[in-house]
Amino acid sequence: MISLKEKYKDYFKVGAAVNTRTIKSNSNLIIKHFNSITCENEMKVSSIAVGKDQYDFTAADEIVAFAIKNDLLVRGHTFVWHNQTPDWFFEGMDRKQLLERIKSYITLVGNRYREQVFCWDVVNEAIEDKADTVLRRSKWVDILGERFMDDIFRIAKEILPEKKLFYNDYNETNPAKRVKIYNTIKAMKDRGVPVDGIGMQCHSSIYGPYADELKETIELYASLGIQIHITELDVSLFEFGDHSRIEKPDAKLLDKQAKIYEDYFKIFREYKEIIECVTLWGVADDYTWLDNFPARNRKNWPLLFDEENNPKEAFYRIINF
Ligand code: 9MR
Repeated sequence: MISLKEKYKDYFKVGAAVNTRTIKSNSNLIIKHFNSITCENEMKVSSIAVGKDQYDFTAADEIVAFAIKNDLLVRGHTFVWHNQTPDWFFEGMDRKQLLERIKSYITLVGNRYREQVFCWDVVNEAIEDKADTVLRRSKWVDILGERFMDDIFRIAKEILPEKKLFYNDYNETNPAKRVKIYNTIKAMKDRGVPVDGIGMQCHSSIYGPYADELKETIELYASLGIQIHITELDVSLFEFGDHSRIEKPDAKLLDKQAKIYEDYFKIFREYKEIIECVTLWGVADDYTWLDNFPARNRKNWPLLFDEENNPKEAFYRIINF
């Protein structure tokens, strides 16, 4: 069977989010089909900065060692996020102190994984979903101010000048949100802030967003003269907010899913000059974060390989072109 990374070698890197369990349980698939991996949680601040001046690199080290051994690149995920960052990180901090703290954190983590990590999600999900506000309220904004992203990207570029630095977000096809993302990144670029790309997460479902909506977003972001990565692609079998269950997906559902994947990858190929990497948020349906979101313990099947790690209809559709 042809491998994804081989098939796509003239287009973009193909990535998967992994964790310390899946690098074992899905190792064959990862090694055969992917040339980039992202730590699903292990490079987040809460996983590494476990206490004040206390760092635990065990899990991230294990995944990076797997990447080195198998010749995989790593997308770094993520430095600044409102989520998965411990409270002590902000406690008692004024602007100057917090900038120093994040600077030493980026230095520590960025340097440790310098060899293998080819780009970083420097800021994750800072734009608000609700229509009337631009920035999501967070401790970062509270302490550093409305232009905190300028500071963070400048610091990151100083430490990691040779790495591509990304702003990463979800709901990126929502017309109101994508304009806010566009305006924010444009204003940053106009101020000379070193942001190299936008990550489109692409947590989708068989009910959309559809490929044409994705295309509109790609066009808009591309007009900024930056790179795009698809960073967290998966295609849920449930409409967002639907908590119902199914025993096993039937051929009809899997066909709908395959169609979405097929249409998406057609667009991605069209934009191969701008899209450098397409990452799935998982490897195979035996483990996906969607098994616990938005409903706990509700099985979902959003990926290209099934629970037995065999290729699904979606896989065949994206390699037959
Ligand atoms: O897949 C991740 C899951 O295991 C964590 O519990 C969750 C915590 O917020 O984060 C998930 O990954 C998220 C990613 O880091 C950022 N974009 C949304 C992803 C899915 O929630």
